[in-house]
Amino acid sequence: MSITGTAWLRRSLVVLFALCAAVAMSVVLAPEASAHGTATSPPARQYSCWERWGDDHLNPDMEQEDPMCWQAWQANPNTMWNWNGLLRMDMQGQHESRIPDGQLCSGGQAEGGRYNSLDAVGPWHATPMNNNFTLHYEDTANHGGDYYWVYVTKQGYDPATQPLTWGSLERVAETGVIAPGEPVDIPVSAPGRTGHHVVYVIWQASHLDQAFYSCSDVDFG
Ligand SMILES: [Cu+2]
Repeated sequence: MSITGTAWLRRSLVVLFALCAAVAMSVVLAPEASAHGTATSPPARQYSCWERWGDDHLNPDMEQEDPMCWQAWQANPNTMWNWNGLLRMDMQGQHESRIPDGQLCSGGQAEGGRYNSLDAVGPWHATPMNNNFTLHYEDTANHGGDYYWVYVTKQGYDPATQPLTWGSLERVAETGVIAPGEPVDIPVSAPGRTGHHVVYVIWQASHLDQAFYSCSDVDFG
């Protein structure tokens, strides 16, 4: 084989190896880096702000039309771009004792504070809902779930003026194990409530001790 031929072969092998490494990396990293999940109906605060303003997040009208999303985008756009990454590791099921009142929506200031703006008290945009509704959760990484716990605030709580506390919530639905890939649609019944309420969801994923938290604003009319 000529010198040039050997050099060409060596270069080809280097390129091929780099390609394989890149493919292997993307296979390993993609599920965790690109997707975990959150509640999409009724939408979690960060998902709602992303869905409604993601294409238009620099629009100054947002400040008047949707001040809570505005403050969230101002605080950190990554709250919205990473709408499915609001998680805590190794909570050992101790959600209530390890997440302080007033920090429920950020999962106790998870991920270095990326989601702290979601704890802000004010007139969050609320989705109209019947008192009996189906909660849809996107498990975008197919982790499956050990359980989902769904809470709704008690009548008398006002999200526009009061921080969210464990005492303001009632657990109204829970699931058993949900297999990876199985759609997550949880029937929820929250009778006796009118007006603006918060739906709080804890998803205990199955692949690791990884727990996700979300606040969805609803209007029961
Ligand atoms: Cu994940």
